[in-house]
Amino acid sequence: MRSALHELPGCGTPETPKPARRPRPLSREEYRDGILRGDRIVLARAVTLIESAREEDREAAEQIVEDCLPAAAGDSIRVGITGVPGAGKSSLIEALGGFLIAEKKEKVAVLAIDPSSQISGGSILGDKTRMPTLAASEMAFIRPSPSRGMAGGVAQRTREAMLLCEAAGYRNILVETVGVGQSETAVHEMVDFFLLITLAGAGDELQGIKRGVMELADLVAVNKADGENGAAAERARAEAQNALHFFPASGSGWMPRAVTCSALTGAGISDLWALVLEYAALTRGNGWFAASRREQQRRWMHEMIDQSLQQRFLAHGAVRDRMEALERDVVEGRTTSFRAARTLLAAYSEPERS
Ligand SMILES: Nc1nc2c(ncn2[C@@H]2O[C@H](COP(=O)(O)OP(=O)(O)OP(=O)(O)O)[C@@H](O)[C@H]2O)c(=O)[nH]1
Ligand SMILES: [Mg+2]
Repeated sequence: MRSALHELPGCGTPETPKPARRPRPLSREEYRDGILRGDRIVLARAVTLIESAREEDREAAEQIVEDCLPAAAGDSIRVGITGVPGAGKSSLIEALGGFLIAEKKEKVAVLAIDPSSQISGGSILGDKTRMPTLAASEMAFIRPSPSRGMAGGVAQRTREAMLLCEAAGYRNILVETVGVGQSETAVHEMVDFFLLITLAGAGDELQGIKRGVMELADLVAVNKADGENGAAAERARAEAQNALHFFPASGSGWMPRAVTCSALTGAGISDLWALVLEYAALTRGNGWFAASRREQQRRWMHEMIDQSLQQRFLAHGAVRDRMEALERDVVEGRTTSFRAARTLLAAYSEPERS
């Protein structure tokens, strides 16, 4: 399968040469082989294909994912990282990624997800300048959020990118949520371990931490525990640990923990990772790890179906013709939402005009 590619500027890995012209299209086998041998340029191009809005790219991307799936072994650990803007997510990923590369000699893939973003130019630069060590390391693959489509679509693309990274030998997958309030659940549903980064001195409300997000966390890290902030961070940690006790146990057998850390000095980073590994060992041992990945896959399937049905519905000629008028009728009280929905669903079952 050959397909013309569009490389997004700035989206490649660090060593990706700025293409003066469009790169030669790769065959399906070249994609598979390149990814399996861990070639970051091929990986970056495959992810670009995944993110493409073009129908033929979509098909090619799905084939690549399928080809690579057997190699996306289950020994990876997927960590979702969330927290309010400025909490230090990118800085922590830089510190943690640096630690994994230097101390553990392990490769790190960093994916970002921002379902709300319309344009991605800014965040690419932002993420890369916040992660200078990773951006310069051959052991790291950094990819900003795909920006097109609705929330579900973006999550789907990030999941596919994650599978390709695993096939390329990345055992540590870090997924940063960008944008507030919408992506936490989407990220939680694609990772094994969910890390919430908070700050001392800001109330929960100020930090925009909804109870729901805290409840999803396997680990709360109070970041910026450095300089004069140390004592306040420790108090915030104790409070968070206390709050975590009130949530019902998740069934994983894991008791969510609260720690302090500093992405700036690196303090607490290795302890934080030790907890991630402790979690992985516990849940791999008791079957939770594999079971929750299976459950995630089941939900992804339904999500794909929902999305695809909705797209087809909205693209159907008879639905498109009547949608606007019916919306207006509902808003202006001429019909009920129930009746309008039924009318549109009935229109959907009419055969498509050619
Ligand atoms: N003192 C101190 N500053 C930190 C620490 N971690 C991050 N910062 C600073 O906090 C600011 C925000 O850090 P980021 O890593 O960009 O935070 P983020 O959560 O990724 O932010 P968004 O991507 O905008 O949501 C930057 O100026 C960092 O230098 C830390 O551990 N200690
Ligand atoms: Mg960031």
